[in-house]
Amino acid sequence: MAKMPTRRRKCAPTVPRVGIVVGIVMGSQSDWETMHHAADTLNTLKIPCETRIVSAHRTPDRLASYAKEARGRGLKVVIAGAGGAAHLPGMIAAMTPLPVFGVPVESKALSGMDSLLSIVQMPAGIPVGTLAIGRAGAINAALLAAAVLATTDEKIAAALDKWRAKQTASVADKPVMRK
Ligand code: RP5
Repeated sequence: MAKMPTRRRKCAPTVPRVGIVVGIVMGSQSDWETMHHAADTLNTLKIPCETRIVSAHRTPDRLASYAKEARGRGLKVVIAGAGGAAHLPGMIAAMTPLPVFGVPVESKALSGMDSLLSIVQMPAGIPVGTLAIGRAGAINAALLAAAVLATTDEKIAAALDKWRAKQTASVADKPVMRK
């Protein structure tokens, strides 16, 4: 097995660790390569977030505590990334009323199809908003979290509008030949 994961990962130090509203959890240290894109995106939008390694299989008690305490600690949205037999997002969703967005991490064996199908096929009654496999899913999970928060927070709404306008402005009219 890979070296034991660090328990806590911080979002960028530019974001104060007060008023944290988004929790980013992942099943393993190895998921950070994908999930840091969610943290980076939230940091760009100046949305306070926290990051934790919480494994459905290796640390089930930590998972239960995290999910059950999330709302009481002031979180509004949880983003959960996992790969392979990716039970983390669904188990978190089972134990918190907060919206949960699942990010399928690209697995080595099955390129993330296993992760995607594990996360997306929730039974009726316990929803997980499932994103794309990998980096795109991590970024979009953060943008969806921002969109949820923007419904009640004007600053976040303005930051999201600005982010999208910048993206639009960055798209060239014509393609260029790459050397
Ligand atoms: C899942 O198993 C994790 O989410 C990770 O994507 C996958 C592999 O974990 P490691 O063996 O790399 O720790 O629980």
